[in-house]
Amino acid sequence: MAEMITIGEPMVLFASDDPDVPLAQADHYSKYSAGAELNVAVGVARLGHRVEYASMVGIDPLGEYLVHEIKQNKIGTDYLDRDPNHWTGFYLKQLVTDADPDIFYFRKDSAASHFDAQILSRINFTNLKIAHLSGIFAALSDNNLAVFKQINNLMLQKNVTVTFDPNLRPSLWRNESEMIETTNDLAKNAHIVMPGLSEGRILTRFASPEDIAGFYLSQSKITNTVIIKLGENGAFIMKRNGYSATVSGYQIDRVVDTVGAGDGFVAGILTALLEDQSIENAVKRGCAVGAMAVMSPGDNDGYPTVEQLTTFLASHSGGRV
Ligand code: KDG
Repeated sequence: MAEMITIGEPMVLFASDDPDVPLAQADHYSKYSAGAELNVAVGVARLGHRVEYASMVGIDPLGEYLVHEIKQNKIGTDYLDRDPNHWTGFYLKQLVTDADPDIFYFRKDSAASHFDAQILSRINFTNLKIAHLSGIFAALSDNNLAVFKQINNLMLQKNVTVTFDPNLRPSLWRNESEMIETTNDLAKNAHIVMPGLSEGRILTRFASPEDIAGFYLSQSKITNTVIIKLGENGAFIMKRNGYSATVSGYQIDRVVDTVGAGDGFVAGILTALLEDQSIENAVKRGCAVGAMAVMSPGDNDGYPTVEQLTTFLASHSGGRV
């Protein structure tokens, strides 16, 4: 029985192998699995926890590849259905030596954007402790926004902890005000809200991690913890009971690609919470997994097993409060 569930759009990632070349000129691409919520599921499963991933993929070779990868990673597929009428989404990612990579989505009208709400009636709540949701799934279509709200309410009714990563993707929303209003509204129904610092600034118009966290704690009685991702500088935690702390990031030698680091961070936190660890230890683990993630070219290929995480922690400094 799964301890955790997440719902999202799995995508095939074609990551360019040609450094600093625009996507249109790149000749060689490597294939990976991706998608923010799937990345979290991969991280959670690698760290030894049972997670179910709910979604839909097309009946096409990319869908087949993703189902294979999801099973290979020991993620549950009880709520992963095939859609005969829509294709599986994919995206292209540039390889850069400095700065953020250019990306391009092929996901409009994808199978996952037609998520069938009937799947929710199959969810088994025995042992389920955490439901992780992200703004990407809600942004894919009006259908998915409605499904997001349904699954969120279901989890609250069943006393499952709901965690939420805004994961702002402006190109998926109709306009900025819709993105901000809807995302903040969705955050109200989560126990733990985890924006990145720049996302928090866009969403709240506040600048400091303290003020952003204060915004989310004051807008909802359900939210009890806010964790702001500070990238290489670690993370800031604020709880409703007044506790707050900044956890430093881990020092690493070489950054290959930063996409997927935030999802790795979330996976580190969620696994520690499933092990009943303190929020401080959970965030320390999140920072370590996030740092390990940026050393690999795919979005989730750098996430560690328990053994790899232990080796990393023994040889790298960070995670100080
Ligand atoms: O967080 C990483 C994701 O951004 C990536 O895997 C692809 O889901 C994705 C998206 O929508 O950007």
